[in-house]
Amino acid sequence: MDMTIERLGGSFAARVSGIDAGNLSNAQAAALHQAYLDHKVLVIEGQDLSVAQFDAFGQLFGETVEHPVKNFLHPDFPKVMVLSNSTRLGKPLGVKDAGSFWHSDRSYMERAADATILFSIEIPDEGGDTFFGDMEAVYDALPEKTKARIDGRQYVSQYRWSTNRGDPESRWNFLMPDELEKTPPVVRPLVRTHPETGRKGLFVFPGVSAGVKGIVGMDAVESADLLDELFDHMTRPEFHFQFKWRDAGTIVLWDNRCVMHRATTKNLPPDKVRTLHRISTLGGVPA
Ligand SMILES: O=C(O)CCC(=O)C(=O)O
Ligand SMILES: [Fe+2]
Repeated sequence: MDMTIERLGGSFAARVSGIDAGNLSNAQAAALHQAYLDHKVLVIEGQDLSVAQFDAFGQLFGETVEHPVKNFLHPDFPKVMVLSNSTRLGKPLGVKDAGSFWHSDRSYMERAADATILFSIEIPDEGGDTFFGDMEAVYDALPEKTKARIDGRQYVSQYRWSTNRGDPESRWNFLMPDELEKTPPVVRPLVRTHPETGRKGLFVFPGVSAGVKGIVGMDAVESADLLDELFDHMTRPEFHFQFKWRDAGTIVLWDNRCVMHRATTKNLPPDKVRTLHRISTLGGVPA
């Protein structure tokens, strides 16, 4: 069967059919990489992969990297992290909620993530959808005046920094001492140029993981006003694609250089069991 690609969202996201992700030819791997650049989010259903095969599939999209939060890495494949709301003998089996807020993976690390790849192990009959936002469409639709204000500007980000130190998801309550140490502030461009396609996208995110402290060279009020304007704009549904997981055996992967995403697992009821495996690949310093 030939590989086919079908657009799922308005400006981005596609379903890829007709491939076995555990057994790709070189030509199929190259076509898949091109589809990832063209469509930014890919859905590949009906896959039967061992953890070893999933680990190998991840390596098609770059150098795989361990998550900075270490407690739920797969024991045999540490680049594979387990996301799950299920428990065994009262102990969680995985990260219960990997981010029910808009973010881009590792945007707060010196070297951000390129791809993130999820593989479903168990999916509930409802709940746990994943949302995506096309940050190039977001950028393109900004008023010219705003584009002129943000092109070439930078902001400061620190993992889970928040104006509310009491937030249980903020760095002071969420991170272990060594994780605190490994996440110093970083300087990021508001507008990122994709290193492979040359396209421009907005690269700032409202979620707590991005921990945006402020825009460089602006006073606090001006910076907060501009960030509010950008966050209001990017959270408009016209830029989004909602993915509903249907079954085990589905791969969903996206390009963090030009896509933001959010989980909806924060309030998933315990009887709606959802378990996924997850891999990210190491990207460069955003510019
Ligand atoms: O669980 C999800 O739907 C997405 C989680 C997430 O943000 C991630 O894996 O990076
Ligand atoms: Fe994420």
